Amino acid sequence: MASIHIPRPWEIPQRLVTPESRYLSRRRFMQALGLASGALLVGSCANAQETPNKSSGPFTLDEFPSAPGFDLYPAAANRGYSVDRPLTDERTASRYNNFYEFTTSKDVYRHVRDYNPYPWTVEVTGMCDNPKRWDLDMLVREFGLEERVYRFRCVEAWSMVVPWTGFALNKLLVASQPQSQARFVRFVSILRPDELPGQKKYDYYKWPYYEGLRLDEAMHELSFFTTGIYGHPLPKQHGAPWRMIVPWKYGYKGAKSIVKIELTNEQPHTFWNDSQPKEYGFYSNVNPGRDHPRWSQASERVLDSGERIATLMYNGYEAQVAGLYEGRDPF
Ligand SMILES: Nc1nc2c(c(=O)[nH]1)N[C@H]1C(S)=C(S)[C@@H](COP(=O)(O)O)O[C@H]1N2
Ligand SMILES: [Mo]
Repeated sequence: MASIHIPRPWEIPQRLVTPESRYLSRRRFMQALGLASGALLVGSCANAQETPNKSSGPFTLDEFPSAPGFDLYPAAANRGYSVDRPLTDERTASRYNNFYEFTTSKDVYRHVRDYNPYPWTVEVTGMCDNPKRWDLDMLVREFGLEERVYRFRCVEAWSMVVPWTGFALNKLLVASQPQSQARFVRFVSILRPDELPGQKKYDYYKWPYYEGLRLDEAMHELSFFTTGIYGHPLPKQHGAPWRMIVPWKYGYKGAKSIVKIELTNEQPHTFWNDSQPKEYGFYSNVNPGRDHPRWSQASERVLDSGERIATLMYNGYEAQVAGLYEGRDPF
């Protein structure tokens, strides 16, 4: 007797199942747009139609069902932003983090249990004609998502190469209509001592974390409003539900878990500059020729391989950003 086995839903391998929440939200989204289901959403970027990079574990997309914009993942890769070095293994990148709100050790992933990053709002305020408190889910639908592979260089002289998902911050800034006197952008991270144990434990730091960019730096096409990594929403240790990535600067310029963006005419104070001004400047552009007072910045340790490679001026983005500084490299 021929035995034809029709698998029950619970027998289908997890990776083949489209989660109902994802299917429903995509369909609702299509309906909201008045599009037939299956219609292609064409991104604004000419290159943004390519296969995203695959997760190398330990996370799968299905683990983030209530993340803002969940059904937009994995977003098409924009091959205009790629790097001639191998991607860092996701396992490594997600277990070696800096996120002092949880711990000053690198095993942040062991300390994030009580943090609940959904739902989330982002307030855009200050010197702009269209100030607004955005729901993050609506915000990512407004501006769309794409994947970009960037070099990442921490001031501690380690580095990685990862595929981030997000959109150019300038889209949000343009929509906010900065006023003519606005010259800087200030970012403020989340303050929740009950969920972020480091905010109680390290009371000598000035919480919440805060950072800033000059407005022209923030408007630069490379400055990335980042909601995901490796084709899925950001895990908590990477700064869920969104963080900034500014690839030509040291990693600390990319604040995690941001709740407020403020347009201002004064250079913002920054967390690391306030706590150790001789070691960390406002600009913090990657510069192999300017050593940290306690170590060399001429080379960096690559996360997976442990290999030491030469650090590049502006972290390899000199051609794109040197013009912002007219040949000088402000500290
Ligand atoms: N809110 C907040 N943002 C932060 C930090 C932090 O401690 N708190 N650490 C910074 C530093 S020093 C680095 S190198 C990067 C690390 O990002 P990653 O853990 O996703 O690699 O986050 C930056 N953003
Ligand atoms: Mo860092």
